[in-house]
Amino acid sequence: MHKSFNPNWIAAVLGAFMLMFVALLPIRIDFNVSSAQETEAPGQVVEYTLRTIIGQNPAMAFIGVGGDIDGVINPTLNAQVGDTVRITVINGDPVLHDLTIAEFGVSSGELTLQDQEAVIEFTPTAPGDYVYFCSVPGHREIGMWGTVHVEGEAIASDDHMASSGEVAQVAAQPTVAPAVSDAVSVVRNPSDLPGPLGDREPTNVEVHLTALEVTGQLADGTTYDYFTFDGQVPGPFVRVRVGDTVELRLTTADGSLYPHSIDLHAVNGPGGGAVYTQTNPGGETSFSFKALAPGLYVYHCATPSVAHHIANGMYGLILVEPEGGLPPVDREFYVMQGDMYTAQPYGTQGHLTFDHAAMLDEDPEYYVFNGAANALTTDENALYANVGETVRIYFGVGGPNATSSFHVIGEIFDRVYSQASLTSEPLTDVQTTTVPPGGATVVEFMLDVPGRYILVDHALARMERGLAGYLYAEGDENPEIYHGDQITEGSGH
Ligand SMILES: [Cu+2]
Repeated sequence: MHKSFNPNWIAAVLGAFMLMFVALLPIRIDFNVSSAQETEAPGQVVEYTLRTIIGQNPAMAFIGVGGDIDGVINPTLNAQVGDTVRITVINGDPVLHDLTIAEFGVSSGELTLQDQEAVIEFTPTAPGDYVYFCSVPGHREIGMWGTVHVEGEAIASDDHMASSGEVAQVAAQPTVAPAVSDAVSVVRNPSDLPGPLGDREPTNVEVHLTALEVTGQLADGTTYDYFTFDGQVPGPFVRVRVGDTVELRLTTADGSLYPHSIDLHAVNGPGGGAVYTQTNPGGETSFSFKALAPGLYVYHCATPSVAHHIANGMYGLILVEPEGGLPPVDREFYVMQGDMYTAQPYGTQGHLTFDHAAMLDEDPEYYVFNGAANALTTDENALYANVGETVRIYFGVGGPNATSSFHVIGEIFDRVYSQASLTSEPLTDVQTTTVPPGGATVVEFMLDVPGRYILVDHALARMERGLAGYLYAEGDENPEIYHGDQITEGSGH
């Protein structure tokens, strides 16, 4: 509801008097004025207080504090042309928010502490509806926005809008900050996974994960602010057996800017754990579930914007072994694919930033195996095996958006547990297998010939955006199966 207010103003004396009067009150005062001569209206001071909230529907919002807007979600804030609009923003949780109004060039700046406050002030010079919103990636899209409704007649001015604050600026082209010198490696080594459980009875298993925001190396000379489980991408490989009861505890590291949570696709129950684990910085939550069905399942953060948290690295795999486990193999590996959205083009050196619009457009700059560009092509993080050995790759896609056409250049999958179903017969002799975001597969093959094999998504343009991994097979040549005169360069192999 907004007041009716004649755009013409009564004498400046009355206005000045009201200004003094209104400035003392926590909320706006409505009063009607019956016309007078047209002036450069001095306006009133109208004040509103908004508090950020994290809820269910919408997932995040502003809620009015005091006056007509008390308790209203994303209330419409009314003002007249010429008013001085003053909005106090209070951070309702110890996570990152702000309040921005683009047209007026005003922002509260980053609020990170619980109950932290900021005040913005501006003077609209034209009627219309203007959006106030939280500019943290994804927060506007999931509900953190409302309207400033301005009535009256436009004040003649060259500038469409006037801002009384110092924050009014023209948005500049994104510039690249220097790479962060102490950025860590977030790459999980593909050999870093627990071994088979063996033939044991169902039991209780405790899993403790920590949501950790870290500045990591995205590529050589390029850093990025990741969200992770336990500091690496993907998160820890969780291995249980069917019938186990899993007690899952999630901690969000103190000092984080975002709340985090977990949804495991191995769970039967709403949210897959997410309804029990929305965890603020410094907090801890837990829940338990019984693993009812064998399979290889993705887990991921499910805090809005979920896609943002996934893009930044919050995903992993949980294997629910069938009774008796999977058939033994010589080597097991753990690889996950993700797509990443930076404001700066692929290959830019420096500290890159997240581009929410690019994510919504599903237009990634980077594709990564295990968290960073070409991470699994380094000697440190490549896959190693011997000729004659059987290899099993647990492969999942965190996404958030891109489906993988998983392929190993130079090999044929002897067996594919398609869609990561461990209760169906595996497919045999497969070249490439489709893995959707939030999906997984298990592939197995025997290495006949030594050399370097390349893990790819056979949408091969992605190889030019960081998506490749090397598997080295050592052993004796096997000319009966594969031989030529001379290995040529530039074959991509
Ligand atoms: Cu998260």
